[in-house]
Amino acid sequence: MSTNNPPVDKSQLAGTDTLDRGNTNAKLDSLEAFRSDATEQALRTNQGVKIADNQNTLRVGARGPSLLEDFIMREKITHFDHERIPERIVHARGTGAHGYFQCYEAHSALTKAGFLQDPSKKTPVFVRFSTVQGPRGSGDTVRDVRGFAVKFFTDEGNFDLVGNNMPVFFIQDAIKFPDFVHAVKPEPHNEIPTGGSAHDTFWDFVSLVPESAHMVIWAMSDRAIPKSLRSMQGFGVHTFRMINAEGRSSFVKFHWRPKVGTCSLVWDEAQKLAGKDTDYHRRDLWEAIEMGDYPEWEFGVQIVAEEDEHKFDFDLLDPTKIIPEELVPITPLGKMVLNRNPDNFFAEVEQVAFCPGHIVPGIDFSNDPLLQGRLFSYTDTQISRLGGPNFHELPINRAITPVHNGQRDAMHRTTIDKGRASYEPNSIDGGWPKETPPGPQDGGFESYPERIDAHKIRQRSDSFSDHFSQARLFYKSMSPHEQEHIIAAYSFELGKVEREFIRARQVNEILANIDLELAGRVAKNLGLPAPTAGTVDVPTPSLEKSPALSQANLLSGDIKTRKVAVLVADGVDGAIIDALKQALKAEGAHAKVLGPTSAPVTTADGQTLPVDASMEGMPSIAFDAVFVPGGAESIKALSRDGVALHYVLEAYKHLKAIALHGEARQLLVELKLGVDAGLIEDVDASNFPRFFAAIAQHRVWGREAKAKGVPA
Ligand code: HDE
Repeated sequence: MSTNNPPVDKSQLAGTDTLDRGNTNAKLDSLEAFRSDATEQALRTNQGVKIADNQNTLRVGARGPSLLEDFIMREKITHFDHERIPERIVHARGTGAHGYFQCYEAHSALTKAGFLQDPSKKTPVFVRFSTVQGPRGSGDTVRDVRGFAVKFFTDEGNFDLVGNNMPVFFIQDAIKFPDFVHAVKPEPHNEIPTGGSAHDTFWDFVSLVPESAHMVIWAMSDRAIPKSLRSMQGFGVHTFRMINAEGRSSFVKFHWRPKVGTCSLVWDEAQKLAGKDTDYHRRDLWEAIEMGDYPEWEFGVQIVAEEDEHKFDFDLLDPTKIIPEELVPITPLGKMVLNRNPDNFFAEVEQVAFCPGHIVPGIDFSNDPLLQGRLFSYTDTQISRLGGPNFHELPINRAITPVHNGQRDAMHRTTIDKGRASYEPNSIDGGWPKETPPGPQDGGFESYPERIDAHKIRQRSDSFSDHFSQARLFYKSMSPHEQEHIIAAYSFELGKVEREFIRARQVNEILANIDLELAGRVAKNLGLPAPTAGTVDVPTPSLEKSPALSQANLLSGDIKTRKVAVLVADGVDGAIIDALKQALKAEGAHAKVLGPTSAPVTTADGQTLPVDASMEGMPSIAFDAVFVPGGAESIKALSRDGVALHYVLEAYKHLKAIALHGEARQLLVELKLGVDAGLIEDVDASNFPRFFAAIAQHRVWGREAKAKGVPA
């Protein structure tokens, strides 16, 4: 505990029996006793002794040796020496936020879970987003899967939905997870590459394991370079069960849909951001919450009745398969809003411990063999990462319910249990704590009594054997520009693979079974012969395309929270900037004024215009769109400024909307660019809506071939 803690409310330590069920901020309140605010507090040692000198070690004379008896210095250095804990084996790089979940209505027909019954109730949540491959300090915008882990602090205990931003996974059985992770992690001899999968061991493994084909094509798509954490979908991946008060079970797949729409970076931008702003995603999330642009997702489920389990041409238990939304639409259950940043990254984001096995009455597992393995792994890993089995007592992990049982002692125990009986049944403490029978509401947890009659064997079900039809469905469902990005991503990644036999195996034995054109294009880029046939018979799926998979169909339709860079120099037309700012504000979007340096500029009518940053300080990759106001002098200066010209050119290359006002049209001549659907000249207040409509499209995809210098 920190030196300046206020006196701790002891009832918090013992776990309180009083739960204010109406209190929406119950989780935050329950953490208050653990928060330390040093304002107006004396500096003290961990034993509470006030410190007089925090600048000098105790020594023999001003120039003499230091003394071992300096307990103040030794306590401080010893604590410092042990400040780090092991990072997560996977998902080490992440960031998190607090918020709440609120259901739209009572979902009692589906589940008895208490947090899904009362629309007036706000259930506190803590969410951690992460990348998978890289270490704690790696870049945010690398090509990778993103973790999307939500802890619901419900009145019936914690429910952790530990999902990803892609709906399938690389393997079908948990026993393969260490193999997969060893392959994707940086190579063991030189620990390269950090944060990515473009290396031999990853492609060696996935080219030998065809069940990975579907997930790998997701990882090669734009989904692996999300624009922001706020613009990602989330998926529970596995099939779960929901159980209602009558004990009726339905299979469900969990979904999160972002309110700002689902969209991505372009690859060149993602790579540049990884260098220029390693923290791009965590900064965006932090700033959005600070500005009051609270990120929001709709929570929903695809529901499959128990009796329909075998109705599909894939197995519901196979985590490499989706249920296309066209076959089973998503039923919305409620919304999640993130509205509070953590106070302390380590205490909250680093120490939060998720586990798919944390479920509440009304929710249960399926027999997905990947999920079954995860139920063991997460608690096990916390024991070494968080130093013992008492990690549930860390403030961020504490349930808002009382916690009483016979578990005692172990490393870092903070609860001071008062009773004498740490066993059950007992007669010494009146038999407390006692079991609660299962019931329709607020009952004890009861597993779904699924009947199983089978042999104990190590065997994969035949129904898990088609590895390509959904990978093909995904590819076929992409818009033309998304397909181009997938081809480019495979070509880029495999181009980094040194062993040619691995490249060839991926092309001939995996890609050729997904789509021959895809395989042929990638082969060409790698200088390999194009395959003429696949190696297996791929069953025809019941759907040819699933439009719900394409991000082209997942935009929000507005420009809320989008950011526009306004490029200025001395002599700029100040009035149009005011008009733009107002118009953006009305749409819920933001503008930043950027100058040649961070110094203010003087407008054409002699006013001082403060700038938010220099163009170099906030490069175009940090914005959604660029606006260049007119003003003869300003445009003359910008036309001679390499940084400004590069700014516009880079935004053009990254397919962003660019609006030129008045004399700014001169930049088209300087840069040899022509107007298009998103590069608009003569923009003034009357046609801002045209500019905004281009921003709402997220990118000007029609420009892509031209921007790359490829004939359209
Ligand atoms: Fe994880 N995973 N995982 N995983 N996973 C971990 O748990 C594991 C899988 C996911 O923000 C670890 O606390 C196994 C699928 C997220 O703290 C570890 C298997 C999905 C996070 C672990 C899987 C995930 C983790 C590392 C195969 C999507 C970060 C640290 C059977 C549905 C949670 C930790 C956070 C973290 C094991 C597969 C998502 C080692 C054995 C599938 C979002 O326990």
